[in-house]
Amino acid sequence: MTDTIDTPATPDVPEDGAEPIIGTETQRSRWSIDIPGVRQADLRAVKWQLYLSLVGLFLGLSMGLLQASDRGDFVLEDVFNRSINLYDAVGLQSYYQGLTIHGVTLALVFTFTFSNAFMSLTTMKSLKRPLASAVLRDASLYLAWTGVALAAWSMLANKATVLFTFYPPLQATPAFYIGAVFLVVSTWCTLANQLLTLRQWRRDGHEGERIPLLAFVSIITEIMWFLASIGIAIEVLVFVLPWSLGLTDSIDPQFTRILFWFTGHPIVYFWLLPVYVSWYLFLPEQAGKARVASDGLVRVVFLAFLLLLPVGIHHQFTDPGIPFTSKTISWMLTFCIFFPSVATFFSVIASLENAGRNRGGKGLLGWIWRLPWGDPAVSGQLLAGIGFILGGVSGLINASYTVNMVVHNTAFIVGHFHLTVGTAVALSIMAICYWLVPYLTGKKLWGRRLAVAQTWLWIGGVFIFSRGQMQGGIAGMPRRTNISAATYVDRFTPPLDGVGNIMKNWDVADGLTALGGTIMFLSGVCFFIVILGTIYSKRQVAEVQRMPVADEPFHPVSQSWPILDRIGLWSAIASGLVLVIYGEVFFHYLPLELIPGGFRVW
Ligand code: HAS
Ligand code: CU
Repeated sequence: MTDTIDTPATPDVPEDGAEPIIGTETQRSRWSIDIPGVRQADLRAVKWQLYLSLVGLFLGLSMGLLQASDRGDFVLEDVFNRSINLYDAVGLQSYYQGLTIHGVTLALVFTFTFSNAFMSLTTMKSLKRPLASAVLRDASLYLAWTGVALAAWSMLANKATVLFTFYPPLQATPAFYIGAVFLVVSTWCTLANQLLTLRQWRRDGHEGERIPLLAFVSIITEIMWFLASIGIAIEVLVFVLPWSLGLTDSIDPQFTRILFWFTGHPIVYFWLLPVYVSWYLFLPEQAGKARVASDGLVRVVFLAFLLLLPVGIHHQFTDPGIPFTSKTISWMLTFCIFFPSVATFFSVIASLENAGRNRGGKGLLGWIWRLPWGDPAVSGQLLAGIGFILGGVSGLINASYTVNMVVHNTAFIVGHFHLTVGTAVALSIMAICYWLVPYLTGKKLWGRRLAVAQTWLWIGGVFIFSRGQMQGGIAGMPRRTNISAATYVDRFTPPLDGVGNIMKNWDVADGLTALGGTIMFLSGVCFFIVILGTIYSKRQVAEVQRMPVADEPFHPVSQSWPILDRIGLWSAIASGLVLVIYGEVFFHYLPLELIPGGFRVW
């Protein structure tokens, strides 16, 4: 893969000559230069966005260990007759402060900045040119770092213990919301830059041509997110920030929740789609020089995520003030949005079968063992995909209105999202780092075997963790709760005694959660050892690095409909659907019901 790469045929000459390119012999051997005309500053920006993402991952994983310790507290009490409070040990005020840091750093920082990095890089690669605007590129980078610094300070100082959903009337210090705004605006800068780069590509003799698939999916991902983020932008800029600054003294908690979940659902696809870009277009090549199944299918899948954006009400099935019609529309559309992922399942596995057979795999399933499981960049993504099968199925359980009444706000949901964002996304990103960090630093991957072990450790940990959380959730264990301090937990009646105490004995669920969470943390430690080992390693790659992008699909672009490329048209239709579906929600909800004040608890 990346280390067996040939030198590009054409030298890379910048057209504007504005910035030095990676062109000297020494630089060529150290850096990846498979993007014609790419400037060092472009790759440096990508690298620092990625490093910020990893800072987020590190902080988030550390908090994960504290949460696991909260669940494991009873074991220590039973076995050693002593309790442990890691929160005190690291100087945090409460479980909820740690949980806020966990949610924000993983759900917002890790994912957003990874997108900024990876989607910029894939756009450049696909359009064979550097980013059109150096100003937007740098703005995105500095906004992201500044935003994260502001939010991190607010959370660490316990001035923003509001969890990642920051539901009013919980109130944080203004710096927290300003940090979040900066981070979101950094993603908008990435999109603007992608669009400018696309325009430049068109003007550069590609008028009327089909948009290359990799650029298309990278741009649709960011457009989908841009439209999705309007909800949270209105929530923060119009309501929450002025209220936190003291410019207004009242707020409508339910209305801001609706705005939050308008964004809060599609945000999960903003986490997922960069990974789908990798599963569709990188993994087949990495797994065995295989091809994407169908150009048209991939375009349709990404457009489906754009069009089916307004389903956020499925997070609010139990909320008052939202008519049942809106809830019904939402669960029906949620069942629809299941299908692009089902199509992805079949299509990616077809490519993987192709890869396994290219490597000599025979028989019905023999190709699976022939996949390069010894390559951590591949094993991580394969295991992430396997985890996502269960994550997807549990999503369907959540989406089913009546079943949702049983699992909503329980630990079951936590089990669901650790299989989706915590595995499909997080483990894939870690796996992608195993080729991307060498690509960006020119260093050989250090500790390859440890990296493979890390991917298995993660999936093992997450399966145990999610099993614990889901079991607890079905037995009524609430989510977002400092269980070790909950006075209502009945720890002494054996579970399943047939008279109702199953609801309160969550020992097994807690134990599995603690064990799985600790294994995930250890896996994370292995990941950082490998990444830091690589960055600080002295072993540089001898060859020019290339991105492992799959070749022309089996069903090539010539067989897919040109109308799929009408980005403006699809965005307009998506916006129209948003207006129709959320118009109905707001029509029934308004006028606002403002309540005075805000709270700081914990
Ligand atoms: Fe979800 C709640 C429904 C997908 C994340 N979800 C959450 C929350 C999060 C989250 C974070 O309808 C909690 C938010 C909070 O704090 O309250 N979710 C769904 C549905 C899907 C779904 C129907 N969720 C995701 C993804 C997430 C994510 C993706 C993150 C990235 N979710 C819900 C609902 C709720 C919810 C309700 C609200 C619950 C409540 O009451 O609060 C679907 O999109 C899932 C489709 C997935 C599939 C799987 C396809 C499998 C593939 C794997 C291929 C295999 C490979 C490996 C590559 C159909 C593509 C092959 C390997 C070999 C070796 C062969
Ligand atoms: Cu959702």
